[in-house]
Amino acid sequence: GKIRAPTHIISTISDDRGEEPTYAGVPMSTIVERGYGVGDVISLLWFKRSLPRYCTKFIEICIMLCADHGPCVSGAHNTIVTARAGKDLVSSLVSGLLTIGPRFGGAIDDAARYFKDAVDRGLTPYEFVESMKKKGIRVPGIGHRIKRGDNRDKRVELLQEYAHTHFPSQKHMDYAVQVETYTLSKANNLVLNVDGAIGSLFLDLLAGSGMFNKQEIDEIVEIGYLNGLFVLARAIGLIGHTFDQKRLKQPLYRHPWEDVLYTK
Ligand code: Q5B
Repeated sequence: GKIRAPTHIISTISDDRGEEPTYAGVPMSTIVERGYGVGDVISLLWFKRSLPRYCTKFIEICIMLCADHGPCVSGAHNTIVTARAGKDLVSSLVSGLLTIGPRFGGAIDDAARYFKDAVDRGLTPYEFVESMKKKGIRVPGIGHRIKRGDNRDKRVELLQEYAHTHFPSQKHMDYAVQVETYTLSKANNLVLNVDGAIGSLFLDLLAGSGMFNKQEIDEIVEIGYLNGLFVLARAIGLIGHTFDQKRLKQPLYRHPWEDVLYTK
């Protein structure tokens, strides 16, 4: 038979060798002819399968809701400063993206990990939050700089409404809301934030869609796919901020002395 020389790369998500490129085996023409959206393309390239429309729409809603959150957040600030330093699009974009992490936008995977673990172990919200406190870990997906118990994040409400209408089960979101009820009793800023909403609802999507077995769900959560949603989404806004600064011909940014506490 044929003997294949050993390869240096293994790839399973796309192929450009035929007449047209394919994403997880689906040809480009099918993607266009069937009117697939970005959610479908993400399903194929990240999850290697076509997901039901209510799932791909949920992915698209996450992308739209996280695309930007104004010029004052960490990512936009870095991008604006970089663009004003005369740097190119890619440099301005990545300087903003590099701020995404455990405090800003990149708490989705950890929210999913910790909420899943707490639900699997049957911890009450009190036991979960207090055990995190003992370990000195902030609950990922909880807390916001400007959102409060009496000024909730509209994005979280929109995601919850969508899931309420379309998801077969919202077990993890219900748990996250119970956690929020407990954390809000401690401090008014400890709301369920957009990272926590996406993390918990994605667990419900994975478990409720019937498209993933337990091992696959565990792997997705362990590898950490979900911060990718925020990274991808926020890139849209950061590119917009770069163009905005260039269009406005903004000069080099220098932070005012008055806003620095010089001390020994
Ligand atoms: N405390 C988000 O903190 C923030 C606690 C907590 C237990 C918590 C903080 C946090 C987990 C990570 C997370 C995603 C850093 C946030 C996002 C996207 C965004 C951004 C935007 C967008 C805010 C005051 C007291 C302290 C703390 C305690 C705070 N969080 N305890 N669990 N989770 N959350 N990140 O306001 O006793 O006084 O020492 O790390 O989920 O990034 O719009 O801005 O779209 O761009 O700085 O929405 O919550 O509060 O640090 O002064 O803490 O609350 O231990 O207690 P703050 P701090 P104590 S969404």
